[in-house]
Amino acid sequence: MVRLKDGRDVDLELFKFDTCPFCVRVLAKLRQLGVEGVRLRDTRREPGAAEELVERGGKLQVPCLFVDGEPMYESQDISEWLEANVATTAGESA
Ligand SMILES: N[C@@H](CCC(=O)N[C@@H](CS)C(=O)NCC(=O)O)C(=O)O
Repeated sequence: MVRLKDGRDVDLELFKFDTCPFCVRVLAKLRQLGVEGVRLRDTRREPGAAEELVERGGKLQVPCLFVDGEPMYESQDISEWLEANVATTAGESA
């Protein structure tokens, strides 16, 4: 689970593959924000993951972030959502 700024905990699951530049951008955003607890699903390495993405999300396009089971496509939308919603300690001093 991942804590949001409003205090809710949500399940985040990201379908991606390693050589997808749009996925790399989203993964960089996760790192930048210091987000942990996102389940990563690789559509090229994990048998059945691509089919599952089509079944649950409606199309074979990565990155796709599932927020409590609801699909969000488009790397820019995902990055903006993460920035706006996920609670982060990144950048805070100890
Ligand atoms: N506008 C989309 C483009 C995403 C896109 O083109 N993803 C490609 C991979 S780089 C894809 O899902 N292709 C289907 C596939 O290769 O399975 C975004 O920014 O997320």
